Amino acid sequence: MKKSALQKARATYQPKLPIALTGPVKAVAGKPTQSVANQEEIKALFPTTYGLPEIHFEKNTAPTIGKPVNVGVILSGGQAPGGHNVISGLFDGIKKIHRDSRLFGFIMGPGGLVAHKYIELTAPIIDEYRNTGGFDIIGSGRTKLENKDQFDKGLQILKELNISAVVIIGGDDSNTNAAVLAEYYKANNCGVQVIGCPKTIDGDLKNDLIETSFGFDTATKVYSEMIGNIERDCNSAKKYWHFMKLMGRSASHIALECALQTQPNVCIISEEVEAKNMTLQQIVNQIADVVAARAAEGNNFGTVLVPEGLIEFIPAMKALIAEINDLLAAKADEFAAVDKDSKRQWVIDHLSPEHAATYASLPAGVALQLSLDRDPHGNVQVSLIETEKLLSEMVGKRLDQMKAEGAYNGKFSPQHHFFGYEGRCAAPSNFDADYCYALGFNAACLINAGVTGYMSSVRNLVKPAVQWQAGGIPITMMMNMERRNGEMKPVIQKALVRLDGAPFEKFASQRDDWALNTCYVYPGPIQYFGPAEVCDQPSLTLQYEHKSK
Ligand code: FBP
Repeated sequence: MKKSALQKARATYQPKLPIALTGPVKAVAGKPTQSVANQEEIKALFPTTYGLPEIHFEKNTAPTIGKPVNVGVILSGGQAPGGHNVISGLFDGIKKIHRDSRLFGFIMGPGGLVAHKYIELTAPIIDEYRNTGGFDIIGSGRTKLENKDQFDKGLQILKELNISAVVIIGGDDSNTNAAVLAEYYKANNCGVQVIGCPKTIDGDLKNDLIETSFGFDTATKVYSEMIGNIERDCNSAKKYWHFMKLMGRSASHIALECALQTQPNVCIISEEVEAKNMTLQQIVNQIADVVAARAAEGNNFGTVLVPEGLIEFIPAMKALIAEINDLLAAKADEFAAVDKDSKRQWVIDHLSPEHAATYASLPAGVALQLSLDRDPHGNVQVSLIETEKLLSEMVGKRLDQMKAEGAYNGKFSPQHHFFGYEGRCAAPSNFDADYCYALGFNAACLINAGVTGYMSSVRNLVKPAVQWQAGGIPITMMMNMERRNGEMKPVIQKALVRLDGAPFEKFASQRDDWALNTCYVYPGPIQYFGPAEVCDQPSLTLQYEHKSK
């Protein structure tokens, strides 16, 4: 396969490891743990994997000789930069345990385990993918592993290949599945360990012990480069308002990080919208007020960042979506049989009057999207909803009103962008290349320690990689009970933007200045070679969070 000059240069990059993982490793167990909420329910659902202790790794002065181990690996959910380095770290880690260890990759996500589709990942294959973006080494998928048949089908192939550990690289839903699978295999003495790795560009799989999910750093740097480029174009032509939707289907971490990096005129944070119980019209009015204030200074241009998941955080919309979710879960077959043109009316006819009115008031395209295409975890596919267009259309109407009232006298020409898929397969930044490699290598150490139901954890991430701390966190510790597809289920609690957190506070303290004045910052493209302050800075979110500790 033809390679670019950068690919060739990056292929030789040796990711850094925390010092504890550079030689023989010893696992040290901490105190027993509790789930973040609903302790009794979670304990009852995970009788053999609940309450396990945290683990951290130290250098081992009395190493033992390891045995060969066969390991399976699965990439699950949306792509995130660095996935290939998790796999190469895992490969190098199990080879370090014993050179006869073998790694098998299940094809196209968890579905590959159930359908017995796999390849053996040998050294030449791994070498092709070191430090590259994408998940194409084995592909990814969103199949939900949730029932006994799937677990048993998976076990057949694991036994056939003599695999005694599976590593699932995924987001909150996939790691929830990892915990369920770990419990099932342990409770039934199947002899298969299950380890999770925290992946998602959305940055919403984090807590005190998992500081960030991988991919967030690179994806936000890619989006910030593009936002900066647009800001510069916008400030040159001075004639457009750019509405940019950013991926992140629930939490607004991506939008917030990009705002901190680029200082746009407006950035909506969904969690604030929800906390302030705002309506869609209030959000629109807020943007229109900024447009009018800038126009009064002769600036008929600007930039607005919109988080992808906004719709679901507007309280009236959230209640509407929850009712649609329950309705579709209960009447899936009936809904599927309705023809496309009649689906909107079918939904209106089956909703409570209050929600039917909100639903009917939405533009047809948005309304239809809310009722179509749930992913296998029951999530609305917010990346398909054109919130940036919805907002700019409504802002335009509001400005017309303001003009009629004499409160606005300017020009409003909107442009629309959606930055999502552009960032998910970028070549990992130095931070993600190192972090991912360490997560994978660390997963091998967890396997060697004989544990199951743990997530690979690498911490102290604002320090140089050698000072990072490695270990494992019981996945049940991150769980609570939430309503999914109309039923209460144990799931990993999503980390939303905290309005009392340092990154949001920093943003909130500066946004009025950014709104009126033009304070754009142009981060430029990710750099891999050069001074550390240009190449190795972790995200601002991570830096502000650490400073506040
Ligand atoms: P994960 O949570 O699986 O990491 O995926 C996140 C994400 O990139 C969201 O930001 C986005 O809404 C979604 O995936 C898009 O999914 P798809 O790739 O299926 O279109």
